[in-house]
Amino acid sequence: MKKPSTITSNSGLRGEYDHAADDYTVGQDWHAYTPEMHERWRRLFARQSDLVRTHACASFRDGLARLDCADGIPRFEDANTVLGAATGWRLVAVPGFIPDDVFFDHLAHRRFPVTRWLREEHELEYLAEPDVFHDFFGHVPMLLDPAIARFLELYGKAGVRAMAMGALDMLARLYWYTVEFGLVHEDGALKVFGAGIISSSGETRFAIEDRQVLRLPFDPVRVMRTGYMIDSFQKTYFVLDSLPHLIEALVSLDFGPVYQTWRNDPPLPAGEMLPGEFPIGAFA
Ligand code: HBI
Ligand code: FE
Repeated sequence: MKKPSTITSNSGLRGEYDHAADDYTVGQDWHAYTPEMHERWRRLFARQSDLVRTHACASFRDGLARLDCADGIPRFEDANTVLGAATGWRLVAVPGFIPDDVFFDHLAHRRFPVTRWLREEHELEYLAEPDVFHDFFGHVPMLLDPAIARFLELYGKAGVRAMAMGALDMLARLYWYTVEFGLVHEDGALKVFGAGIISSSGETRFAIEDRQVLRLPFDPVRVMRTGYMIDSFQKTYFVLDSLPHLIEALVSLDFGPVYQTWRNDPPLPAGEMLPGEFPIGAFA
């Protein structure tokens, strides 16, 4: 997926970019949300929070409870009080998708970009771009978990080098298969922690309950070599032993040689195993 290095309101992405600052931040302009938008948020929230109780990991459940955002689109400032005290992260409002280098710079400084606009009524189940429901409901609860807070900062710092080495696709897969579509073992069960799953009711059920989809143990190099699905549910999910395991697996990894070895290879197809691999047999 090629994105422009400068995004404007004419780039074909939704969102008002013309009045954004150089770092693409805008005011949230919370008072501009209409009663209909708050009502739509409440419906999205109610539907997903039922699934969260049964399908999300403990960190997500605890984080969501601490954010107090059931009654309408939350004020980012209020969340910042909670976040700042817990992990030192801060939310900044953005018009939508922002250029890779700007995104990385925010994360490296523990600023999480949250899209300001809310999806329309006909997109409740799926939309291609991040909106405030995906960004806030999906990502912000996990920013209260120390392992994910640390991982996102490291990811931001790793971005500059990956871009310089022509290995951005590899690094982006690490984000995709963890922060967006990650699963974790918890008390003998599979749980969701990825925002792309947890902000979709269909994929939350699919990722946990489907008997056929491929689930593999998390391995950072395997993840960085594996292609992913953009327009459908994933064909492979990677499962962490625990959230701290994400950091343990990465601190010992030298990204440079990994990029050099694999960056010019086509990605491994999603949904396929390599010789010697075994799927996680939750339903065997
Ligand atoms: N911008 N708002 C926003 N949200 C993202 O998740 C995002 C982005 N810009 C770049 C990007 N993600 C990814 O392509 C990088 O993580 C590689
Ligand atoms: Fe996301």
